[in-house]
Amino acid sequence: MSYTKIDFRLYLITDRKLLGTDETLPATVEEALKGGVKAVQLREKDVGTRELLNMAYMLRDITNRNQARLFINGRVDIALAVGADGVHLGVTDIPVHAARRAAGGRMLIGASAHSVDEAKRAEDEGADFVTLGPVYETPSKMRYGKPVGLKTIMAAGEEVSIPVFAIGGIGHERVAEVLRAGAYGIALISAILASEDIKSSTEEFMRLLK
Ligand code: TZP
Repeated sequence: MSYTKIDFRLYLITDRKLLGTDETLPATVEEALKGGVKAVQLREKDVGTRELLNMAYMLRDITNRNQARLFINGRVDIALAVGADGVHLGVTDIPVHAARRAAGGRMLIGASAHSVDEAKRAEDEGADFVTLGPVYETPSKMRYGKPVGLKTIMAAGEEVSIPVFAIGGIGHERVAEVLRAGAYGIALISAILASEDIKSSTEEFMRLLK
């Protein structure tokens, strides 16, 4: 299947708490962009609106300069304000159908799903793609729930028509098996942001996803 709107296979999600003390989020994201990533989701849940807006402006500037897409987690207002390419919605955020009504066709909408049913609901409500997981155990397991396993990715391949990005515990060594299970791409945080060499880790993901 070809999905013309979703022109990326690697979806990098931010978590500035994983950065070293001498690293900043914009500089780190820029390294990943130099490594070839073409889609970044700003996901910093613990900052206030104005700080988040400033971060979003900075990442918009950097992603524009690198011809990459920017998504804002949970905040349609901030996505619109900074001219992001899209918004990414979790199950407790504004529902996909409401965001679609607000944004029309101006924005891409990604949605987080933890089961095939949630992925199907997101599709029915107008999402352009889903992240589905956690597929594997992640360091922050409590936060993201129990691993759903590759079988859920396989089942989604049968029942969901929009692109499915496998998420949760994905490192270089797992790319091949999630793609074999039917994932369109992968979404991740730590395998890039917590790596010693952000650019070369990203390059390796890009190579594996070709
Ligand atoms: N949703 C499900 S698992 C997860 C999110 C946001 C975290 C993924 O982080 P990592 O470090 O790539 O396992």
